[in-house]
Amino acid sequence: MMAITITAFERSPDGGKGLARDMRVRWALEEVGQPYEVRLVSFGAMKKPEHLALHPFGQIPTYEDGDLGLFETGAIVFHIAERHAGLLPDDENARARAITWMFAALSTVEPPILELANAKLIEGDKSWTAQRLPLVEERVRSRLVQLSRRLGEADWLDGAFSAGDLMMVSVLLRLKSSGLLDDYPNLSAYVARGEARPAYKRAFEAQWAVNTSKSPTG
Ligand code: GTB
Repeated sequence: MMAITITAFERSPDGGKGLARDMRVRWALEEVGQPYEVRLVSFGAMKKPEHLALHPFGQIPTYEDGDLGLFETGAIVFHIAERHAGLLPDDENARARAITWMFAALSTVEPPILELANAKLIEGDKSWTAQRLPLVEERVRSRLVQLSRRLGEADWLDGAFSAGDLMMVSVLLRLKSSGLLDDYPNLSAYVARGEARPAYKRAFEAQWAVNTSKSPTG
């Protein structure tokens, strides 16, 4: 059987904090116990025809298994969760709800978080950023308030841990350094529960090893 191969940054701009999106694919594969290989790509190589054939937008991660080539973490994690036990419940309705949480993470919660990251990292030096930042932060907060209310005191969003939680925790992790999560103790605890999972830890260690090794090719 051919090995699953994913792509990841040769050197992540976060230096190994686990914020690049290969992390959620690694985590999903660890949760279901599927071995995988990683092809490391530079920013330059991502824009070359060979990689563009796999990922039309010239990004990481990608996923290859035999004849199948996928891009987009939502599609990749969903594919893994559908084919292997451990990330989606058997009950049909519970399964549909877990998938709904995956979409909610990617379509409703992640966009304002990305906007905040871009406002700080890419537009941080613009004269209008100081004025705009509170508005962007407010959009993030409004999602956190809603999510915090829904999660309440539960461990996970809908019963047992699922691909919906994997995606939501992955999305929320991007906020850790902003301090915004600190105002929502149940969400901070939710993220910490995700990070404490053995599968998360294995995935984190693997990307950490790549990003902290001396040679750029790990
Ligand atoms: N919607 C796509 C998906 O979910 O798969 C988005 C993929 C994506 O944004 N990939 C990024 C990429 O390849 C890496 S994860 N960027 C290179 C490019 O577009 O040229 C985004 C990311 C990058 C860096 C950090 N960081 O340093 O903290 C965090 C997240």
